[in-house]
This record gives sequence, structure tokens and C-alpha cells, in this order.
Amino acid sequence: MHAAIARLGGCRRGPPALARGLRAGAEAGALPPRVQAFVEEGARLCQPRAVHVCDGSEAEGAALLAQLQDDGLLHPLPKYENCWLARTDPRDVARVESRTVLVTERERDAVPPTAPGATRQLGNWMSPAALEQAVQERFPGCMREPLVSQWPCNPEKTLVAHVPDRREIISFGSGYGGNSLLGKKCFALRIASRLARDEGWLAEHMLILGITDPEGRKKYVAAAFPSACGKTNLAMLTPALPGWRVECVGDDIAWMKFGPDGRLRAINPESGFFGVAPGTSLRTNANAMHTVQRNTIFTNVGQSSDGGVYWEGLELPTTPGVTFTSWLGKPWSPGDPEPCAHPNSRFCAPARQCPIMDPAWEDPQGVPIDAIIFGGRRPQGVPLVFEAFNWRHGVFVGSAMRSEATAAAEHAGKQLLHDPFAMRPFFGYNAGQYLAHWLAMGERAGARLPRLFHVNWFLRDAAGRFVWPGFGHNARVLAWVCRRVDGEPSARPTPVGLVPRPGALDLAGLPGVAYEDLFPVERPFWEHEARQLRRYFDEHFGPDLPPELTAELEALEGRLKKM
Ligand code: GTP
Ligand code: SPV
Ligand code: MN
Repeated sequence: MHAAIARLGGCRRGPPALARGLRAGAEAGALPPRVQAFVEEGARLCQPRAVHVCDGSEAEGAALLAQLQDDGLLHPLPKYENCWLARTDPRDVARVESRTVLVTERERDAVPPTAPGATRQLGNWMSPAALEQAVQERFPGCMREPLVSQWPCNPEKTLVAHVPDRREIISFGSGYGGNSLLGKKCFALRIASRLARDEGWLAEHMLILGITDPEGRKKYVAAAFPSACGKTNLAMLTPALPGWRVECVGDDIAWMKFGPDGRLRAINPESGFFGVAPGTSLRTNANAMHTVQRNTIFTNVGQSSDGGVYWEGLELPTTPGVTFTSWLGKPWSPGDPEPCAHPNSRFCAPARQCPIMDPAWEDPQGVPIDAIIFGGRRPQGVPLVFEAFNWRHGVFVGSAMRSEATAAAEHAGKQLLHDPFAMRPFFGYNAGQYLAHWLAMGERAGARLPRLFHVNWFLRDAAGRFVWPGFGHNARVLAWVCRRVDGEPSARPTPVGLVPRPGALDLAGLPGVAYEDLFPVERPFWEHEARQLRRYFDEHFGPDLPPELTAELEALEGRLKKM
């Protein structure tokens, strides 16, 4: 069972109730003929012992959980209600960008040309013929064999392939997160971004939140941060500012389309959260903690001997006598050099359990977006918040995003990676064309465009400490964003964008946090940044970079010269 294939909703073996062949679960005969043909083709290729057509019922869910427990793939967590722990193969712990491919006839439709000597960053292309060969090397009979290890994976042969022209996903060899939850990154971002380009909308790696000020005025904000850079935390924020309220629409993906009134309307295409566990606590994200008390599957977290979970930053007082088991299944004690939970360990929980879901979170009309925020982990030089001068400049700011590498993918160390629009791992077509699509969205007749911003919660001081307290205090930044949307003249221009005037950002009750430390805009830093960006654009976008963005880079260089 090393294959997850979007063409096949199959379960290799199941309890007797599930293993009755094609007619089990929902009536196979009720499937549309094309779907039925698809399933039959997949079954001929993979040769499972039985095919189960899911009906999504409670009973089916319970039977699957029981079967996974029998197989040793899930362990119950009796401290909570219907919660489970999965420990994966230690080689299958994150998305594998190096083995994620877009399959198109012409390479240029998938990725921009890379300069000689540069290593590809904006996606991997595979030809249809190479895909066919890869499928033949992997899929025939792959569901016939019994499990060979405790976890269904095949790291040497992992392949996550997308055929955007056929809206098809073919994933093999990984049972982890975005590699195997095919509705998430594979469909709702990669395939959907291609659909969005064809149909004139946007499919983005963005959270969506509603924010209400003390006077009761509500706005909706979307924000794009790279993986493991704070989307879930911002989406579920408990404001540190009295009288403000945040409600959650989604924590990872936004589909956005201009409505008849010209406003950009966003829906969250997901029904649950797949959130980073380490760092999540009652202090940092109480709403996430409440969400994961029931009906939750935890992956690669640590376990406590009283039937609970454990991870770095959980900040729970240690109960005497309670011992811990690490994500590797080994005894673990506080102070051990290795972490108890894998840095990319996660919880998977139904969104409806989050105490602050927005009343409109499932509204098919979507919520009207007033502001879009870009951001990343920038230890130096990038201010806490700035606003773009206009849409075109904002698209440039999105294209120029960089962030420290995190454990959400296979990258090692803390190097700064370019991550345009937080979409680098998720583009479903040529990233240059993607930027052109964003520019074109700003030219739509009658569009009432959201304002565009950039934030950085992750500035560090000389001793390496965060200079901004983050989490609930990020509401202070959202409050300024809301006031800017209302037209408040509380910004001053810098070469990189508009920053809050001194006093315009509410820093009350934050001793030791100084305005000057939060808004470094220094010429040498930004000149270096602009040089690196020019090189990045040349090496990775080449002729496919929209000329408007070259013009924006030149404009930034010009403003820096006058500083
Ligand atoms: P993906 O699910 O991978 O897309 O990640 P995400 O963008 O939703 O990131 P998430 O909110 O899960 O945060 C990832 C890590 O960043 C966690 O360890 C958080 O505790 C930490 N984090 C989030 N917000 C802040 C913040 O404001 N300040 C600091 N210092 N850390 C933060
Ligand atoms: C991300 O990496 O951005 C995630 C986790 O949201 S995964 O679903 O594994 O891609
Ligand atoms: Mn994500």
C-alpha cells in the first residue's frame, strides 16, 4: 500500500464490513460512469484485494479507525475524546519538494527557464512520457503486497505528480501530510491555481480571518506566509488589545474571486486544520488547543504516560510520575538533546471544533477581503509591518518574499529561501505567468482592490531574541492595518513601503519594545536585498518575469539611492 492515487479512493484491506469489493460502502453502481471507469482502471493497475467506495458516514470512519488501530498504525490517546497518535516512518515526515512535479507537454508551461548553473527553485517539470514510465515503475500490483514496514511509504520511490491539463494527481510512496492529503496542496493549490488562472480567480496559500474593532466594525483579511511561518496562529489569534475580536475562516488556503460588487471574496476550501504542533500552547494559541481535545489525529508528536500528547513549547506543568515517549517511540525526558516531537509534527482536526470559527466560514459567497498581508521569517532588516504603495508595488512585494527555511519541507538549516507569495512549493503553472495573473487581477474593470501589506514577526536582536512578542500582540499590527483600510493617514513613506508613524502603532503595555527596533529600514541592508532579488529574478524567472516587476525593482533601487 505505497500508493495514494487521486484516481482511486481505495483501501487495501479492511475489516470484513469494508472489504466486500467494489460494491461496499456507497453503491459503486451509483458512481458516474467516468468515475467508475477510473476506479476500475486504477484497480486493474494497483491490484488491491478489495475496493471500498467511501460514503463518509460516521460508521465508516469508526471502522477505519478500528482497522488502523489493529494494524498498529494509530494509537489511542485516552486522555482526550476520540484522539489518535500516528508515528510515521522517520523518513516520511514532511513534504518532498524535490519529488513533486508538474507534468506538461512543454516545460515552459510548468516552470520558467532557469539560468545555466542555477538550481531550479520554482517547481520541477516532468514530460508525459517520463510520467508514464514512472507510473509503470511504481504502480502495477503495488497494492497486492502486504505491508512491509509499520508505515505505508517508499521514500526511494516517492513521487507527487500533477497533470494540470487533465486536472489529475498521481502520488506514490508517502503517507505524510501534503504528499498524501491530495485535496490540500495538490488539488486546492497546485491544480486549483491553474484552474484559477484559466477562469480569472486566485487560489492562494493564505489564511483568512475576520477582525472586529471595539466599535463593532468588521473586516476580513487574508495572509500569505510560507509553511510553518504563522498562518494557523494568526488565523486563530486571541487579540492582546482589549475590545478587539478575531474570527477564523481558514488557516492555510484561500480561493478568491471578484464578486459582482467588485469586491474580492474568499472561501476556505478545506474542512479541517493540519497544523504545526510544536510551539502551540494555551498562551500562544488557546483556540488551537481547544480545537484538538477531540476527534483529532496527531502525527509524530510525543506521548505522555497518562495517555496525552507532548511537544516542544506545549508549556504544560509537568505532572509528577508522568513519563514521555518521543515521536520515535523511545523513552524521552525533559532536557534530552533531541526533541520529543518532530519539528514538523502536526494535528489534524475538524475546523468546526475551533471555538472562534467565523459565522460565514462556510458561506459559498465567501467573505469580502479588505487587506492581504504577505510575510516571512526575517531575522534582520525587514520591518514589523509596511504597506505597499499600490497593487503593482504589492505584487512586487509578494514576489520578493523570502523566509528562513522551516521543517515543513526537506530543507536543511536556516538558510533564507525566496518564496514568492508563499507559493514556491505550490505553483500549478509557470511562476512568471502566475505573477502576470496577479498583475492582471489588479487591472480588472470595477475591481475594489484590497490593500496589500507585508509583516515580519520574527526580527531578532543581537542576542538572537525575538524583538516582537508576536502571537496575540500581532493584533496591534492588524489594528493598524484596519485603520489604514479606513483611510487613516497614519503612515510615513520609506523606500520599501509605508510604515506606521511613531505613535500610530499601539505599543501600550509592552515594556522593552521600542518603535525604532521594529522599523529598521537601512540603506545597506536593502541595497543588498535588491541586488539579491535582481539576481534571483534573473536566474529563476529570466524572460518570464513580467516587465512591471523589473520596473518595480528599479523603482526601489531608485528610492534607496535617494535615501
Ligand atoms: P503551515 O501549516 O506549514 O502552512 O504553517 P503555518 O504558516 O500555519 O504556521 P503556524 O501558525 O503553525 O506556526 C508555525 C510556528 O511558528 C509555530 O511553532 C508557532 O508557534 C510559530 N509562530 C507563529 N506565530 C508566531 C509569532 O507571532 N511569533 C513567533 N515568535 N512565533 C510564531
Ligand atoms: C505546508 O507545508 O504549508 C502545510 C503542511 O500546510 S502540508 O499539508 O504537509 O503541506
Ligand atoms: Mn500550509
